[in-house]
Amino acid sequence: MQTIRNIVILTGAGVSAESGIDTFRSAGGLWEQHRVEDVATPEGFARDPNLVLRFYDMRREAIQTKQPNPAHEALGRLEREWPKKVPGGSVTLVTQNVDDLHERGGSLGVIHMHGEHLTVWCTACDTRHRWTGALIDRPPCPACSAPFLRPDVVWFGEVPYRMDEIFAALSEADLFVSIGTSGAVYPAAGFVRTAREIGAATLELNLERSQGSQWFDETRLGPASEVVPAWVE
Ligand code: BJW
Repeated sequence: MQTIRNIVILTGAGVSAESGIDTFRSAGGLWEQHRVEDVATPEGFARDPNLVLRFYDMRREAIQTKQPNPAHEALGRLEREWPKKVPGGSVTLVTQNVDDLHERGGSLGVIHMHGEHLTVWCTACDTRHRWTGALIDRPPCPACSAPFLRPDVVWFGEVPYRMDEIFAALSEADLFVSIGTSGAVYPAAGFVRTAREIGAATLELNLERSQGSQWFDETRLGPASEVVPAWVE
């Protein structure tokens, strides 16, 4: 049995589903009859910025009313307690989610590879700002006053954030755990194979098998609020 010191965890929309945040590919991947891919691309934003800003304004407002669930809280506990249990061991939490429920569930060093709802990016002066309000009325950038704030999220065709840190953590991982993600979107969907290549054990926790399920050594099916705390304890 391999000794586990370093754990890399990847989460997706399923970890926040029981907090009341819709997953992407539920409801046929549609939002008000628009394909999610059409409101999550630079081309979609160029074509209809009001539609895209409204989509993100609604979601930014909604997440502020949601609360972390037992899965977020269990992962927060794991991050705090693992180094006491395994001196020198690490837990790296990478999320594709743009909500802040991991942070509010007690996780500290969350890597948001697809960005965050509660920051905005000024494409004029390349600064980022904490933001809880709407963007639809084109508010001025707090740094340069230009009206070019956009959601600070990674759309299809854009490069996810902090990939160097993620691959560095994967290269040291003894265990890779994927939670509540469909495995439909790359590069996150490829992390399990990277982890396998370096000899890490791989575990999937999900409501149903993901697209890359065959790459995992073990799959435990069930709602995140149950299977994640059960795995952590
Ligand atoms: C539960 C549950 C419960 C439900 N309990 N579980 C082939 C190979 C490689 C790449 C590509 C390729 N073809 C095309 C690409 C590129 C493209 C891509 O992957 N396209 C696919 C459609 C094929 N990828 C990109 O463009 C990415 N960039 C890129 O590749 O750049 C090149 C590059 C990479 C690396 C280094 C250098 C260069 C960017 C992808 C950006 C994705 N952006 C979005 C929007 C973010 C902002 C926002 O939130 O609006 O990210 S799209 C959307 O999908 C969002 C999510 O983070 C992402 C993943 O979704 P997720 O989390 O898996 O959700 P769902 O809904 O799909 O699944 C939910 C799961 O939960 C299900 O499994 C349920 O069973 C489960 N579940 N309830 C537990 N209670």
